[in-house]
Amino acid sequence: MKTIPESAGGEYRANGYVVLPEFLEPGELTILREACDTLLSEPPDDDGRGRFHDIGRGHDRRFLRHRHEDLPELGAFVLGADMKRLTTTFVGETPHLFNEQFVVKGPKTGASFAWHQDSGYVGFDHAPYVTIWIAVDDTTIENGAVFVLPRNLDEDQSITPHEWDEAGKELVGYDGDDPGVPAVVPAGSVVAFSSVTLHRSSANRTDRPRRGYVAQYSGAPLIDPETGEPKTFAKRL
Ligand SMILES: O=C(O)CCC(=O)C(=O)O
Repeated sequence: MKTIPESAGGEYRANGYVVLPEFLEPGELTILREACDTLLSEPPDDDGRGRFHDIGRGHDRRFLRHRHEDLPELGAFVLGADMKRLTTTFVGETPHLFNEQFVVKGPKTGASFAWHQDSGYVGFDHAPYVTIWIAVDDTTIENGAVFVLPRNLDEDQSITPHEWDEAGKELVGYDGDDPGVPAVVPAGSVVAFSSVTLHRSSANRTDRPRRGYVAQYSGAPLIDPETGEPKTFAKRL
């Protein structure tokens, strides 16, 4: 990874997100591309057999989850020293990997992803965490860019009520008119946003897939009060 600009932490707090263009080294991008293509070559496991929110939409919007333990280079990337430096900027000295997944939007599909806060999916009280969204392909408005609604994290860390939309297979946390700010970025760029920052992504209307990688880090383990266990992972970097 490149050097983190000194302004990144302040920008993140002031706007709820920060864009780091072409932040990955070419070798890191290759690791993500190869990992994603390996997972895409496997039979789909779209609904997670009840283990996850059923938000996959087959070929249109596929989530390839939690496989860094099977793919050592991916594991080294997502748990590595560079990722620790990056995520420390946003969640403090003790970042823990909480979740990771590829999100692939198939060519020429209508599967957008509705406005939501990632915290809206957690289901219990927790401190906000950071989502590191990585463009594995160049992203454009036409192929499924991420859009954010800026918010000042020092002023507002609230979670809005989310409603389940059965047709879209997703939670919806905002249905207003603001189109948000698109992150149109080349492959290898990072969009880091807070789990309380509303975001969405557009549909992929191009004839090529759009691959993204999402890795989420909390400052401390996210413990599910029902089980007393960490939700998904709690791997300290
Ligand atoms: O990659 C995308 O299209 C959006 C992913 C996203 O919003 C999420 O995983 O929370």
